[in-house]
Amino acid sequence: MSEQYNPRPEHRFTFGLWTVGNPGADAFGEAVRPDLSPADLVYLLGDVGAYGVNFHDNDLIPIDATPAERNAILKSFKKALDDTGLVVPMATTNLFAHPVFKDGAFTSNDAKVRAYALQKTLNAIDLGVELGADVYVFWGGREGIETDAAKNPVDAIKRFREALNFLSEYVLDRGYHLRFALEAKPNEPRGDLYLPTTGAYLGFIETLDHPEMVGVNPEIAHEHMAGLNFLHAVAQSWEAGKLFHIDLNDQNYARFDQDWRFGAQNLKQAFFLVKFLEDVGYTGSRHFDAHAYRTEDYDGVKDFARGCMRTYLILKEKGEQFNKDPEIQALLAEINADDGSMDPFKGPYTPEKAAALRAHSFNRDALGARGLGYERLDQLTNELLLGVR
Ligand code: GLT
Ligand code: MN
Ligand code: MN
Repeated sequence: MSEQYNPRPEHRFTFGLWTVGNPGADAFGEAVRPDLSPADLVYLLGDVGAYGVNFHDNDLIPIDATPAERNAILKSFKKALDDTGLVVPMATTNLFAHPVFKDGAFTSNDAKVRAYALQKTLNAIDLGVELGADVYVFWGGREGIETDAAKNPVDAIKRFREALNFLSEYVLDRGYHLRFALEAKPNEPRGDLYLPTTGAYLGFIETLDHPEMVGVNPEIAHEHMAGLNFLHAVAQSWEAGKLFHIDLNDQNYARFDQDWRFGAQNLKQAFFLVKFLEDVGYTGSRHFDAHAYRTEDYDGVKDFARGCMRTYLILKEKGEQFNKDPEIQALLAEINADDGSMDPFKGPYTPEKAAALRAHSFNRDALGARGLGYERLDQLTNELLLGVR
């Protein structure tokens, strides 16, 4: 394989302990790979050339670990980070695995469960910050319902807001350099999850006490589950200054959350996504929230991880090619041509502008009759991606 697509630290490629460490158990079958320790997973990620490793509190420290076990794990994990040069850009809390969270964490009907979720998150924030994280993800895996008889959806939103406000103040109180990134998913493991899309979160963030500390962590698979265009969710987040983190993976629409290797399924969408991130100059992590097929052993896991990064870099190169392709660029210039005749109507409203606009006569039939050349443009894009340009 050619070296030009080898990952380098500046590419900001990260994986979660839960991704390369996923042993392949599913709802119908047992694990197919042995569990590796967090330190071993760091060495694996070092081997494939990743930049960083992210974790949930309990990916690193089991929920029932003794203080001595905790210290031993932390020691070997930190040593592995030192040995490999990997960093920890993001951390998060597991608020979904233990039965205590079966009816939600921050949105649970039980005040004791809500308080426990807050306590667990305070501790997990400390752990993440200790290891260097500056982004903290909230994925509310159990924040939902099977039956709306059980919970008032307005209460759920209010409880979630209260928790995030409390935690924002905690971060400020401690003087941590930490921003929150909220990750949406429409359903699974609950029948329905609250705030099911990135767009829903973008609205919600503005209702928080410290909206400036809070952004989003959109995931391809999750928006695809909802039948949405992922690029559009990312673009809206970016335009709002809220793209704090991103979960890259792949899967087709109308499936459960498959979390496949980046580019495994929808290469063209992956292309436009990479091109967007690179064109706008996104500098955050490119986090692969994905796992290897259940058919793989740990060599296959490495193939999976290398594949995610390699596909990203190949698509990045294709994006540069698209931006330089004379025929494509000429078409785009033609599509966006502007003779300046509408300049008097642009910009903010004034009564004079509105009056002038009303007085102007448009030839709507001529405007509507114009062919736009998008067929040619899309075919050129396909041919570029297929390697014949
Ligand atoms: C879980 C989920 C992911 C989230 C992780 C962070 S946990 O794997 O499916 O989408 O990003 O909590
Ligand atoms: Mn997912
Ligand atoms: Mn995710």
